[in-house]
Amino acid sequence: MQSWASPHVPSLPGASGPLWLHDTATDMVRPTTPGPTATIYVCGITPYDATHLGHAATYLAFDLVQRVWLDGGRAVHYVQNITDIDDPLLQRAERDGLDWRDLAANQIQLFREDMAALRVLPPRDYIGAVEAMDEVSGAVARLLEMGAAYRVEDAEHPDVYFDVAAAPKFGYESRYDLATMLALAAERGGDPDRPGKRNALDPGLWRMPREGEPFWDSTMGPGRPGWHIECSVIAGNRLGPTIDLQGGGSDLIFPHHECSAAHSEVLTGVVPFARHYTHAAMIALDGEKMSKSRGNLVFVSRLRADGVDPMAIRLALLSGHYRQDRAWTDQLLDQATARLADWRRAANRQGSDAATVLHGLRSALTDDLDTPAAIELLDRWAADDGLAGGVVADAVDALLGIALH
Ligand code: 5CA
Ligand code: ZN
Repeated sequence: MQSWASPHVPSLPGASGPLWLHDTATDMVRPTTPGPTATIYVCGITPYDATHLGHAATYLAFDLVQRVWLDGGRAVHYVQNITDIDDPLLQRAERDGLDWRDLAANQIQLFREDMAALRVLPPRDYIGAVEAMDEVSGAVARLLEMGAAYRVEDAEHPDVYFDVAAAPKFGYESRYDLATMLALAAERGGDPDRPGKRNALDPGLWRMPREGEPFWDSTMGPGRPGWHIECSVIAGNRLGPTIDLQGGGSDLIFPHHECSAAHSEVLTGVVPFARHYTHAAMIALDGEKMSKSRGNLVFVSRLRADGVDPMAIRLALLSGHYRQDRAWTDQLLDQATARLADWRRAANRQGSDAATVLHGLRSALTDDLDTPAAIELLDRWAADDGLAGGVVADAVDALLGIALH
């Protein structure tokens, strides 16, 4: 798929040090250790409703990862998927009387426009599940041959499932106990109660067509893929068996990232799938997680249509730490709008050199993307009329992605 246009990234004097990030699998803030080309996979949208502020916050967090790595002298190979075939997309299309392909295409286009407006650096590979169908069905066939997958005992719909017992470390990524895993699997697209499975936690890999559902041919027969295998395969085929970082929101910790890691590790024999599993916290509205299923959404496109500066949206979302669950409020946006105006005035200022601000900004961001600390530092810079704009404005652009000019 086509991604979106890249914003310009100014180069800065000096360089960022190693980026330390929280890793869910070890619950530690540890240094990332990329080679000359850092590899990152971030789970993309399911395009039936794009782009609410929760999505935006998550993609902004990983945008900072890419920007800090670039500032540290790394190239970055960033891959993102689009879950352009899945139950919720089909259900929404049915509800609204749309062709699921048209619904997906429209929402993907909206997402691209929102990402470009927010100045999010595009992935190098932006891959839809549908366009990767042969890769994905091929991987499912291999898992079956390896004995790591099986057909469920159901004469009518002998769907293919992954056998979690084939992944000896299953559970290491989320570190959840069995009761939590069962509850989350049921809540997030799994079917722990389906009879005929070897283990309640086994996730689907290939689903035989039901009445009226789209399907693709494969050596397993016609069907469509499960959700987790899509991300394992799209990532692995482009980035190799081990990647520097797998990212997404904290609602993907289980079962999605646990299962995509397990699929990949069984397919390649290489553990771990990702050196860091990093998760962005949830954005809430009116006391509840912002989610398509709840419908309590604020869309980036709505705010843009209302004339809100996308840089103010960006700054508002970055004013909280990416690992802190937080609420979107009108006050947050007002505060960011005022702050942006202050920073823009300061950006054009003559004055003494502010190299220490650049240093402080780098230290804050390499410390697990501490944007609140970075913003506090920049507020002090903006309030000091003796300090020049110059390099700080470039740094705010390159590292925080906020254009001040
Ligand atoms: N297509 C799958 C991933 S393969 C998916 O989860 N799509 S999504 O459209 O539901 O979400 C896209 C991204 O936004 C995911 O990383 C998800 O964790 C994140 N996300 C969803 N809701 C929120 C929220 N309220 N706050 C923060 N991030 C969110
Ligand atoms: Zn994913």
